[in-house]
Amino acid sequence: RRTLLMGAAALGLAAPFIRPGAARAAEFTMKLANNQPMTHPTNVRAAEAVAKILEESDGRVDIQVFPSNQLGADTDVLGQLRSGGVEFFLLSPLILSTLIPNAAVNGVGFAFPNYDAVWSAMDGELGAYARSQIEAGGLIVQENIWDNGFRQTTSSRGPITTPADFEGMKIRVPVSPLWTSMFTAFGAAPTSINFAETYSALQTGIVDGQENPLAIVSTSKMAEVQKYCSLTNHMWDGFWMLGNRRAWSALPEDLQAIVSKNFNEAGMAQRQDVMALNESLRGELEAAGMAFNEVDPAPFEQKLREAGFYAEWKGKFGDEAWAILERSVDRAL
Ligand code: X2X
Repeated sequence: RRTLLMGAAALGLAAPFIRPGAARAAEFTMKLANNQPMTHPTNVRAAEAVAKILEESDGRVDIQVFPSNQLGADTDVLGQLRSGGVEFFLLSPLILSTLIPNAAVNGVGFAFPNYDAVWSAMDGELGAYARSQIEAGGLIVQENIWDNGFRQTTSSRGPITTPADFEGMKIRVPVSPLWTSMFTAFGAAPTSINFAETYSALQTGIVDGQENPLAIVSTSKMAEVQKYCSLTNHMWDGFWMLGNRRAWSALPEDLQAIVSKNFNEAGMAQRQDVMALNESLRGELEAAGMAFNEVDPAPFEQKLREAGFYAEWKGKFGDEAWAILERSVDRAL
């Protein structure tokens, strides 16, 4: 469809009347949904990937990207992915955990000290464990997880410098029990809100703050509605490239290989983009009016421990998943 529209534009003719001889409807027309705007590297790389898939499949596989929750909020699109209304979905493992509980195991607070630790775990045993859980839950998942990043805390109320600053803070968290549990343990008052409604919840003051990596703080223009940004680094999160099993099985193997290769390569490129942004955006956000502060993570982790957060989630994830997590980050949690 896009090819036809581009052809029409180039010829200066009205799109509906153009049927260039070479173009034909794709054999497989599919949708890829996600919650980020077109400016976020996720969609820059997703757009590149679907263009290559169209080309390398000789026009047989046409995947259209729907950014910014155009097909619905994340928890709705997860239902559409299961039913086959959406074929592909880039989704946080923690939101996915509303369907597949142990997919959230990467989200345990302060588990990863840095990106090296993240990639060795997620490209290693921990990622393999999560993917096996996802496949057992009836979905397809591509090998390489895409980056969201280490999450930072923004607020209109004041900076977070010690755990006490979270006391009573109305904070938006994504829809996932792990997030609610973590911020309850910090002493905050978390509210589950899909990403699609987050900006307006901040703007109207339904919540004081939210937490997301700097790439999202920037591309979703949160400096317009948030004054403070505290580098809490409390959790790393990513996006799995999920697929509907029936739609995936309908693709011949050679086309599956083209799709997988391009989605995985796009994920690797997106990681580089997002890591670079998360490390470089502070100055730009300060220029946009945000006040930044750095945070010592130790008392925050201690607060979670005292509140029973780690014990609770070890119980929920179970000994096997917890042991894999501890091995993957090479420490006891
Ligand atoms: O909803 C969020 O905050 C986001 C964009 O980070 C996730 O997808 C978890």
